[in-house]
Amino acid sequence: MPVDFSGTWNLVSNDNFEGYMVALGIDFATRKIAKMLKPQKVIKQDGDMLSIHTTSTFRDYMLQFKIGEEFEEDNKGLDNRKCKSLVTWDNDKLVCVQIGEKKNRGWTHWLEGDDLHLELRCENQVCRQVFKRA
Ligand code: ECB
Repeated sequence: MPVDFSGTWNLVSNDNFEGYMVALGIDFATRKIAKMLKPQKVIKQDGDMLSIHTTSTFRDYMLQFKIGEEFEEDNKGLDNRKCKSLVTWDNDKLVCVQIGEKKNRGWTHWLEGDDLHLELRCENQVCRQVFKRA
């Protein structure tokens, strides 16, 4: 049985989000707003199908995909760069590789105790986010 990430999750910590946003080329004004946010994630996991809805008072981002199947991602409202994304299991971690203009781009989700962890990677920057169940 794979891990089930389903649920509603609230951000409680956000380490080096600034560095990650700089690597993505997000402008100063947008970064100032974005780093104040406490986004919520609503994750629905049904077999190989996942939806991850990240919401905030500023912008929302919705992602739906099938694990193991490459898809086009538009990153609309984030850096707006298109990439080809593939999400796979690495043991109990869900790993996304985002192939595009930015090197070493991707993310990893895993559970640790009652917490949801998310590592966001771009170039040489790593942002670490922790969420707790709402
Ligand atoms: C959508 C809430 C954050 C809005 C931030 C607005 C502007 C900053 C622009 C770009 C920064 C890049 C990413 C923002 C961080 C989190 C959004 C979703 C990150 C992500 O890819 O989550 C994955 C894994 O949960 C599912 O899309």
